[in-house]
Amino acid sequence: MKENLSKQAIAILEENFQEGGFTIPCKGLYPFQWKWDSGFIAIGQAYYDIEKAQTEISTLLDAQWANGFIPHIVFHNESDTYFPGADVHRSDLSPLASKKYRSTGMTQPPVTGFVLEEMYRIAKDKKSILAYIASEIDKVYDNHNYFYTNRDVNNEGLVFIYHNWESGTDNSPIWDDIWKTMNPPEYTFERRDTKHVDASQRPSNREYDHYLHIIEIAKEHKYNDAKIAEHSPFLVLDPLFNAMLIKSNESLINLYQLIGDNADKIAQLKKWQEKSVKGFNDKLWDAELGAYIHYDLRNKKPLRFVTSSSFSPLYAGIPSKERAAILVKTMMTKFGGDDMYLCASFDPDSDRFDPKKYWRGPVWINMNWILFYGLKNYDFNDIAERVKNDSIKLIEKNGFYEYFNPIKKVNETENVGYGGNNFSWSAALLIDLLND
Ligand code: 9WN
Repeated sequence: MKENLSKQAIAILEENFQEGGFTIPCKGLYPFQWKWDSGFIAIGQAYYDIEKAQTEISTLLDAQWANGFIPHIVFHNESDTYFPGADVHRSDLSPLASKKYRSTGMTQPPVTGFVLEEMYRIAKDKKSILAYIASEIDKVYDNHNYFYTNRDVNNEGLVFIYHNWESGTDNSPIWDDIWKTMNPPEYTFERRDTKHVDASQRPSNREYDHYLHIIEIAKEHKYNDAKIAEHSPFLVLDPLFNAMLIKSNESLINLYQLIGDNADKIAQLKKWQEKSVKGFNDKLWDAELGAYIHYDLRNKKPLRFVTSSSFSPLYAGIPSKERAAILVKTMMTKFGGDDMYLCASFDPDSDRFDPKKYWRGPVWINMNWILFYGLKNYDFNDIAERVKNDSIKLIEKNGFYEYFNPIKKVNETENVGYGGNNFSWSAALLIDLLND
């Protein structure tokens, strides 16, 4: 069974690999290179073709901007199956944008640092992979430098996101409160996602108005971060995004130590790291909820909801042992009933929970992967096993979908895989989980 699933996963990744040296997340639905997808994809590729994994990351880093920024989508190729494309995003408005590739002017969770360390862990030829990492690692360091220089507006070690698409958890119910503070125009546009996927599993048109409106504001300011910090109606400290940055800081420190030299960079990374971990625990912990939460910088208030992002700090070693125990208790009480697969993306007890709609409830394999290693970090090995086995079961029964209904009863009678099928990171991370 294990071997068969792995073979299927490899076939999906191979099928989604493009001539330009990158892998699309999903045919039709997502026809370009996405930043955090490429990271997860490279982890899977590292098991069967380490050179391909290297190419995946190098192709992404090749689109880096002059200030170290790495965009969330790189439009290497033309395609009319996705909206909004390069003509909407207009990265050329920024004087710092890549002259080589068109891209978006927003980013995604900074996973690349820890992905490089994962590639090192998986690769058989350590010498050769370390030489590869040594040739690319400074670009990732520059990316972290970009974040700390431009996006830590309160100088507290926490970096903001200015768009829900930067979070990776696009239509999470958390953003509902921010949408209430905005009143964007009703734009005229043609959705493409709902041509591939049933509209009931995707965000609404009105939500897209909000998404587009924030892009228009950022474009007016030529994607200048200081201006965005001043004017964007969406300005959030996201626990998942910051946890990924912190985990990647740690990986960069480990890798620079393996490479040797670079004492100044290691010292800087350690400084960022200390400040970030402290800022994270001070600002994003909600003692009453027993979980890490988002913070709305624009409206200066915590967004008090529990999501799968709330648990991601386990992966980055952010909570103390005591706090981790509280966090896992919250997870098991709210998300871990016998009738549920781990781990729903949003609090199943909330009236905003929707088990079929994108980031409003379904299980996502990348979040389960983050959670699996996070739980293992703190020796919650039985729960980690459950997260792993639930992920395998959902894929085995339903296929390599983008997301899954967490309610077990429904899985007995229906296919509960939603969104895109033959989805690359579901395939890539399953390869890793099966190899664990
Ligand atoms: C916008 C590619 C991406 C993922 C995101 C996921 C979805 C895009 C969309 O697909 O977002 O970036 O158009 O819905 O939410 O996490 O990276 O797989």
